[in-house]
Amino acid sequence: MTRRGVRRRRRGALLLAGAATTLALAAPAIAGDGTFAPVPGGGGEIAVGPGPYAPVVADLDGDGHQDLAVANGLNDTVSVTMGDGSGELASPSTVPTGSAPYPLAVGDLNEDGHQDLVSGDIGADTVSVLLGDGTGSFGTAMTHAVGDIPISVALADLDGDRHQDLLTADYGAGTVTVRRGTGLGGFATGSTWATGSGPFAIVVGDFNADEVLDAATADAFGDTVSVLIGDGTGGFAAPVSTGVGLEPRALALADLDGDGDQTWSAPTMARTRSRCSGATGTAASPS
Ligand SMILES: [Ca+2]
Ligand SMILES: [Ca+2]
Ligand SMILES: [Ca+2]
Ligand SMILES: [Ca+2]
Repeated sequence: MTRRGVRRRRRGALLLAGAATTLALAAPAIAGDGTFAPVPGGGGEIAVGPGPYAPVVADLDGDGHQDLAVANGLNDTVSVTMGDGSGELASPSTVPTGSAPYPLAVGDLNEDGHQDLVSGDIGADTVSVLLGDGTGSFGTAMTHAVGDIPISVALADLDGDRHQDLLTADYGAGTVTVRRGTGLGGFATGSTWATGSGPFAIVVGDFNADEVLDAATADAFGDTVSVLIGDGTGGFAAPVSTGVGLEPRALALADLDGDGDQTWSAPTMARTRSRCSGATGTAASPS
């Protein structure tokens, strides 16, 4: 079996049902009441490629209206669609990526003022950088090696040089790969840092309030959330892991109580949610 075949089988067991080719859209039914209804006109769905996963919302063409991009894991493309500000989205365009893109991140990697996209290509252990031209079009993918099965990607300036750096959660390797950005759309050579087992999601925040960015991963095999305290140069201390419920696959950060500390929250397969905050990075017991 080919390497890609192995990945497809593994992915089929690990991820969502793969063959969907539409994204469902919804908008607040009544402003402010917390409920949602399908966006009118278009049936509340938009056609994209097969295996859409983890859409991102950003103003990709700089017109002040939010747009949408999603990686299509089963046909090696990203679909990009521009919003008109009323909830309507234009017909998507597609851009090729590396093999089996699933996660997607948005940021300005070459510092031209236009948003760019980065996909994590789990069939090739690469990321694909798609540079935006500011009109909603994206250039040919530039691929960069990362760790085994980069199922989550993030962009942040870890070393304070004002260039966006890349982080991937390497599900198969149990690592985070960091590649420091050049500011020109490329990256320096990568370095890897241990996480818990099977990191499935990664977020970046300052957990110990030292004004240096840290990272956290939801570790699907280890049933943990791991906090990696940053050293300000793109490196991390050994992970501090906290047990959560079964197979956490997502992670969110917020200052829920307004005390300035970042709180992470991780839904699990056991239908529980663990959350934790702490200025030390070691965190209290989840609740
Ligand atoms: Ca826009
Ligand atoms: Ca750019
Ligand atoms: Ca940087
Ligand atoms: Ca920190």
